[in-house]
Amino acid sequence: MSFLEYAPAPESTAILNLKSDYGLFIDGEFVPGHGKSFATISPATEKHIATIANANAADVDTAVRAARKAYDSTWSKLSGADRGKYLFRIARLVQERGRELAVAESLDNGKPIKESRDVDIPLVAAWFFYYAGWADKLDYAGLGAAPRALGVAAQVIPWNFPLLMLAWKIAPALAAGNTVVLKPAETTPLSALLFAEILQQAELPKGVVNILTGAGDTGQALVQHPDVNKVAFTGSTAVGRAIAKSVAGTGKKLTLELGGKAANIVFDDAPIDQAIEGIVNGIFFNQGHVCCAGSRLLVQENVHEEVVDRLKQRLSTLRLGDPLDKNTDIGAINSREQLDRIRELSDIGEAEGAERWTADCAIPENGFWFAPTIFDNVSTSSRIAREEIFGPVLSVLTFRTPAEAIAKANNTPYGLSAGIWSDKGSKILAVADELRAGVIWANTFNRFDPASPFGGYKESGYGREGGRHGLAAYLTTASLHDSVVETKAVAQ
Ligand code: TAP
Repeated sequence: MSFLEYAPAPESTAILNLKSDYGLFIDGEFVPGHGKSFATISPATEKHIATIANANAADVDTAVRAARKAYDSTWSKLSGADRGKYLFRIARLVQERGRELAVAESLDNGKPIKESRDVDIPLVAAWFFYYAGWADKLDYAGLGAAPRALGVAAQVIPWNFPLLMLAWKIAPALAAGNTVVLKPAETTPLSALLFAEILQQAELPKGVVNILTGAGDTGQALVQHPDVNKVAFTGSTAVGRAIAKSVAGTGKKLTLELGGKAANIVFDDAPIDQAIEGIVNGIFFNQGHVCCAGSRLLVQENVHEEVVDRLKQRLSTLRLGDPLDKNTDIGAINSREQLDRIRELSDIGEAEGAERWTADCAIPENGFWFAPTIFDNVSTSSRIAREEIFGPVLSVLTFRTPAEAIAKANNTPYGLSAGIWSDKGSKILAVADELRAGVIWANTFNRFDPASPFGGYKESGYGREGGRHGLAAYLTTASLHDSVVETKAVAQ
């Protein structure tokens, strides 16, 4: 260790009071699952954290029944103001237990504690506070007077922001008056199970939220259950496509939040210092496990060399290691499977002729790690310019004119997000107007706010989460609801 190195500053795990085994959370209680239980491990050490129950199709059915009963007997009968009180209570408990949740998230997911502590958990609380405020104001959501809840929502989430994705799903669903069955990802169930304890603390009526741990087949059984009214999925485009097919023709409302391959466009008049920080934040935040990551850097040709040189200098200062250390910038890759995929695509990038540069940092002996990597001179047809790597890997392409930047940015099957760096507001607005992306940041990247809708075009999915738009996914207008009920009655 050089004398300029920081001393280790690990966050203590003493605050965690984890059980050795976790059951499924159904009808307000933890109950055993009927599938084969599995272990959740720390991706930084590969050490066992806890044994997790696995929900089979019968458990899914029990959970959906509990959610239906809670919807019919309790939740749909409460006023919006009363639903809001529960949501406010949950938000406050998330804040109170924030440190514990952050440690659990970093332990289970591998993300740096400074990110879970300063980004994930505060946003979770913000999402519940925001939608708590909406619960008694649904008449003003832009859907006409007295919009109605859909009923039971089946929600399936990925592993990259476990608790935040849970909040994005559960908060609007409950505010709108639905009940929920949610499945977290197999590799990151821990924070969802601690959240179930928070629901008990908040005395949320039994069955309003049910949490089923398990793998892809649990998710499949859940979204295909005939008694769910709404399916909300965040994950890969391949699984999203399969879900869309299975839901087609069932009358279930569907929202899909899928992958991305965002362009981060740097013009030669951009403030370069800020742009470097924005590029780093865009692709190396959360080890690049971010659907809206700025994984394609489009840089104007005349500043290309300067930007890449400065980027390499900056990346050489990032600290990779223990996610629980407060100095860590780059944590662990979430699973061996994900690490293999990042390695495979990176090798393909090299084979396809891009120039590979990797930050020189020590890799811990155990666990799953990938050092920050840049590929320069990437061609638009290269797989690393087209496919989502979902890791700390940046592909650099160049352009000469705004028109070329726009064409290259839009040359992707995805359309989730984009970034523009320029000194000129008029240029930013003109370029943003032409980009086919759901979220566009200007002179910043990866900023989230519960009041702001988030979602994609094309293969990035459909529907919006966040803001007033996020409520629309969980509501139906009164007239539409009546006509569906009438159609069903006629069909019977
Ligand atoms: P997926 O493999 O698609 O998994 C997502 C969730 O679906 C997991 O809970 C998974 O369970 C479950 N699942 C797997 N197969 C299923 C099936 N046939 N039916 C129903 N559920 C099924 O994605 P991932 O690798 O966890 O997450 C990374 C992807 O999520 C990336 O593409 C990323 O871009 C995307 N993502 C998008 C957004 C937004 S907002 N657009 C946000 C975050 C992430 P298991 O974990 O047990 O396999």
